[in-house]
Amino acid sequence: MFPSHTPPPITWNIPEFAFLGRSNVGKSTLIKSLLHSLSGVRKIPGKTVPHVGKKPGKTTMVNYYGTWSSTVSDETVDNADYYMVDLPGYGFASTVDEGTRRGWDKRTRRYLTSRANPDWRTGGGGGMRNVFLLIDGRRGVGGKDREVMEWMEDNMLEYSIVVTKVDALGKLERIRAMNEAGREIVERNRGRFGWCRREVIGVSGKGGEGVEDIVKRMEVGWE
Ligand SMILES: Nc1nc2c(ncn2[C@@H]2O[C@H](COP(=O)(O)OP(=O)(O)OP(=O)(O)O)[C@@H](O)[C@H]2O)c(=O)[nH]1
Ligand SMILES: [Mg+2]
Repeated sequence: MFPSHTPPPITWNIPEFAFLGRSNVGKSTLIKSLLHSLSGVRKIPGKTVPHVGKKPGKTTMVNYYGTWSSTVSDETVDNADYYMVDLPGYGFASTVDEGTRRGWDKRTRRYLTSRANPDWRTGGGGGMRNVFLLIDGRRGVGGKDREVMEWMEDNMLEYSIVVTKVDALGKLERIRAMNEAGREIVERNRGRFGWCRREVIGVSGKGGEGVEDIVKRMEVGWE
């Protein structure tokens, strides 16, 4: 049953989309609104939804959420269209001790490298199709985010930048945040193979803005 903590075998050819970012950036909230927007067309067995936290460090495990077409009558783990994966956040100072935090980081990294499948276009379609790297629009791209981007590039994981909490930004702040993310992408892809997709999506997990853009990418893909 879902959410499940056990990754399904890559040989099932079911694509996965992970949501990664600093703690408190809004990963669980975004997945929650994705699941909500998919209802009617998609179903999730059970009622469990991602935990959204007041304190950073709410998500402590790798959680899988499956989506199924409305034509599927019995949803099982091996006939999902794709999975969304909620991950623990990185880079916060308080609330948990150093050891616990390192444990989460290690588990997240081990999980992501085990799902990397850069050959999905030619080989099987399972495993990680894209990591949505969430950046809090109010904070911008930080040192830890850049470390994580570099780490994904080294591990052949394709990712795209998503600016979150755009509802909390004024018009100008918002333009600034989107532009900053755009410049970051250009910088990341300079002289390297482009693991970072050339698109910034602005979202509000709370207001629902941009959620459809994420759905479109998961269902249709990137050019
Ligand atoms: N204004 C605004 N607040 C948001 C949005 N998304 C999340 N938040 C708030 O940000 C806080 C953290 O949200 P979570 O979804 O738990 O963040 P997370 O990235 O899953 O955090 P961890 O599990 O700790 O890594 C909560 O208080 C949310 O209500 C958004 O789109 N807009
Ligand atoms: Mg969370």
